[in-house]
Amino acid sequence: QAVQGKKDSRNEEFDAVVVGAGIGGMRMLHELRQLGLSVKVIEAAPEVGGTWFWNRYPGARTDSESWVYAYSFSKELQDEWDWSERFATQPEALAYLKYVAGRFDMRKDILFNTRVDSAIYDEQSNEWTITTEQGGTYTCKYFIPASGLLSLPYKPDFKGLDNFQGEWYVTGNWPEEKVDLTGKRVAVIGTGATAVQVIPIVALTAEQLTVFQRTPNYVMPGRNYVLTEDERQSIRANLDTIWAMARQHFFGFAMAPAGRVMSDYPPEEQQKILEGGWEAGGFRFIFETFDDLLVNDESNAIASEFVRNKIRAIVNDPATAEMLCPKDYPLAGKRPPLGHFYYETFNRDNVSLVDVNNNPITAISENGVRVGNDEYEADVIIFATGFDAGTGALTHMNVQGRGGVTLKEKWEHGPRTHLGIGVDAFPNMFMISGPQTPFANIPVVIEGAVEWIGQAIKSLRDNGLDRIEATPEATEAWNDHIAQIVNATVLSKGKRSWFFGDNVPGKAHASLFYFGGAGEYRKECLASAENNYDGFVVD
Ligand code: N01
Repeated sequence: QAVQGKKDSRNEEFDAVVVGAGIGGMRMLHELRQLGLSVKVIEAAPEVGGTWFWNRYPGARTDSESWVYAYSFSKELQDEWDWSERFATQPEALAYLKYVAGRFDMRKDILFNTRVDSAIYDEQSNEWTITTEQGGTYTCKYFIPASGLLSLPYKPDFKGLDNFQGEWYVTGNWPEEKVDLTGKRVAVIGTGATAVQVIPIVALTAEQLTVFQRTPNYVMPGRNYVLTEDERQSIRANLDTIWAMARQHFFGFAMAPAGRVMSDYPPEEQQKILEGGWEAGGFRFIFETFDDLLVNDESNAIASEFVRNKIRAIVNDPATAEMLCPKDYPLAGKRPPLGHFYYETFNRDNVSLVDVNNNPITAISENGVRVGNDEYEADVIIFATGFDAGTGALTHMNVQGRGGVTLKEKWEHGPRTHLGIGVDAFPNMFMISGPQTPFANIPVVIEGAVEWIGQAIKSLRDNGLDRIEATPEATEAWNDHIAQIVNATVLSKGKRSWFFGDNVPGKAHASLFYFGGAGEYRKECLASAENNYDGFVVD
């Protein structure tokens, strides 16, 4: 994304520089201010919000229930804010983050329209020097990238796009101005979580919508609803319990384990329980039906078949239904999207599905999308083709640690971190929602990391210490631990999953996440802190 920022010739010094004013960077700013540190947050966008600033594509909304897709650190904030729906829309999620920025007077410490170019550690001074594309230089002791897990959009390099006569958009960098698709022939490339949100909304106004699908997904019905005042009051009254549950939950949701496994029930009963989860909507199908769906192949196969049967029951045209059924990988082998009338959309006369798995997109022509010898005409192409996730935003900055080693070099074969927070040879660098942290409801993961980082910095200062750095041994052990966990789950059995970098050609195959659960992860982080920051050199 091009940044329109003014030239900047400042040369300033802070205790900490944070990259990104999304959920993570904003929360870190607040924490460090509470500790009395001077902080500058550098943000490429003209406003706070991060993901929720850039992903303003039609249909964008949270896949986590709104009351846990929020900060928990301020009781007052939680009392003041009213969510209007079960799953907040992008404008509402952004409005919330803007409200938080105003409420805690954050903007005065955020440098907007400015993109970090490099962050270089100097061993002599034990300082980081951050330079921006706009020409500014900022030195600091603590360098804290909060640059986002899914913030660098990935768009395949289809030949011919320059000659396309129509308009084209990338969902992760959607324009602020309204894009009017009324009466247009629209092509959507991709069927991941983003496309699954875009497709039903675009179908309402486009004259014709053609969806290009490479891999079908297991789409859970969202079953969104408007929250009543009674529901909001009840959520407010139970917030302590809700947050306690979310912090313990594997994926950071306020849900309790089902307390049962599939094999304990006869087939008829299994179907009934799965039906209950399907009706409850959201990720409750995965987390409140049976506790072994992600670790037991047979249980997973029953749930996967249940979803395929739902698709067959919803979609009228049998050939389209079969195309929409994932058959060669298990449920949760790719991150399941939440749909809001997704499968139903394929019953509309103006919507068609093209399989580009066996017959890939070969080019973009002047008039549309070319698949083999066929051309699908379009006035507008929407690329919902995902992100260079986990590492992309970090390796695209020139981040240099001790001895000039860059993160990009260090992670050539996949990310290596300790606890997903620290990297050996990168002292006093703390990552927020960096690679090898849990894949879970992001605000819960972020708040855990921010509190841990705040405590680590406080501990250094209280003890007159200057440096914290992950050890290579702890890094290797964390990496092995991550691989061991993920290999025991169905998550490793997906197809072209971005969880492993497999969606970006040439990217190393490695788990970008710790899949031991958000609750367990928190315990591992606290254990390190309580053990004098075990796994880190502190001096
Ligand atoms: O990206 P994706 P996304 N030819 O990588 C296809 C989060 N999120 O932006 O699967 C044809 O999942 C690709 O096909 P395939 C969420 O965690 C959250 O949708 O590689 N197709 C796939 O269908 C999510 O998981 C929320 O075979 C090509 C699609 O593009 C993550 O972001 C909302 C292609 C990319 O899907 C990423 O989701 C939305 C090609 N050459 C997203 N290249 C909320 O919680 C790629 N594709 C609100």
